[in-house]
Amino acid sequence: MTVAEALARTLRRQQVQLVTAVPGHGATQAFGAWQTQRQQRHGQAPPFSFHEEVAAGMAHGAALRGRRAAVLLKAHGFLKAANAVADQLAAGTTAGLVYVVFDDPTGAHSDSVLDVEGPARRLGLHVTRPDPEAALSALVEALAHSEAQQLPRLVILPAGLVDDPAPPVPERSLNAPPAYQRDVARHVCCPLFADYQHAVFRARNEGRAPDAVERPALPRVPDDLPDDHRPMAERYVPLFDAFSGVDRAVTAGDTTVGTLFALPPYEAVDVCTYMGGSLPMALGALAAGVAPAWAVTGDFGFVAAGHLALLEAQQRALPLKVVLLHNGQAAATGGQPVPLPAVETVLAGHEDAVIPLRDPSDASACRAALRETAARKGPAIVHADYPDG
Ligand SMILES: Cc1ncc(C[n+]2csc(CCOP(=O)(O)OP(=O)(O)O)c2C)c(N)n1
Repeated sequence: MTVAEALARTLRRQQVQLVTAVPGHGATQAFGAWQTQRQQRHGQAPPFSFHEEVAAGMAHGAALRGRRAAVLLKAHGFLKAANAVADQLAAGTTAGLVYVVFDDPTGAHSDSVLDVEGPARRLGLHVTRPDPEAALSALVEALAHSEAQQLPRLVILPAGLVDDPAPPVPERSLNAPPAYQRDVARHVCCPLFADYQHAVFRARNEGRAPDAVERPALPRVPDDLPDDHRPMAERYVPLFDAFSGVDRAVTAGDTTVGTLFALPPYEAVDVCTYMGGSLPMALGALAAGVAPAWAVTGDFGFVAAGHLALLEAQQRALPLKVVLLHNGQAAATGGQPVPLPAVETVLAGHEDAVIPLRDPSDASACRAALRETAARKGPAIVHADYPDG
């Protein structure tokens, strides 16, 4: 057995349910072995991802929701994912989440020589660089520690190792991961909770009890929101009134005012990390068996990055559900315009999935659009049109 095959086998033995990867020497072989294994056991092989930020967001969506996950990357790809990783350190994880970066120290298979250990440590991530014979046990250890500490971890392996004969796959099997518990103050990254989440991160990182960190009060939406967000949130009330009644195993929010409907009395969003992360997170949960999974995104976040996960949903034939709050602007950062053609161009690639909601102030229209979205067998996007912002 090669190290690549043994890595895949080790992940399976530790009940890792979602592995994502972008091709690159080392990651290609290890994920290839994972694909072969899944094909043999489940009759279908998961595809490679196109973008590391999406691969990272998907893995975290699964892990935060209680399913073990791993991401296989090259060093350059880890840097692309770093935006997502930063917020994962803030939000933490429930089940183990491990990044495996395959290092190419001479650049023989890379655009350039890049050692990612320094940047990853500066980000706050725990990094191990095991000796080759300890690679498999280091992966198990990283999963165990990730779960105990509720933080993702990084294991750096030499890419050239993957074709070598493997040491025995570790016998040890980790216990089932802890159960997911909804916790808005910890899992919804936004300015309201950034300070608290950073204090929780530091406690976890330094081995102190995160529960000792004083919790912030949860404001009520929309009444307690600051003046710059309340008017926009008030416009979303009919839609979120309807959304509260929809069957959802998880809802991932984005960097949008709509995510504040995570707060009471709505409690309609569960988790949120980076800009464009809602679709990958929901999709990752779905790929790990958590259904139905919904994403709530603003139009800027969707065009910026979120739509990349639609390609992944299509590749995996998974019924990702999306609420697109199309207000024509980036309200959170001062109202920079999001031109209609930009949204339409992106949606054009997924037009069969789009369910228009032309008047989201009409409660019964909202209910009908959400019902139709929920009923679709494939990916579906409620396109809620708020024409004048
Ligand atoms: C990588 C990254 N770039 C920029 C930002 C700053 N940012 C936060 S929210 C936002 C715009 C979100 O707009 P939209 O998705 O339309 O939601 P809205 O604010 O209109 O509710 C931007 C640019 C960010 N959080 N992350």
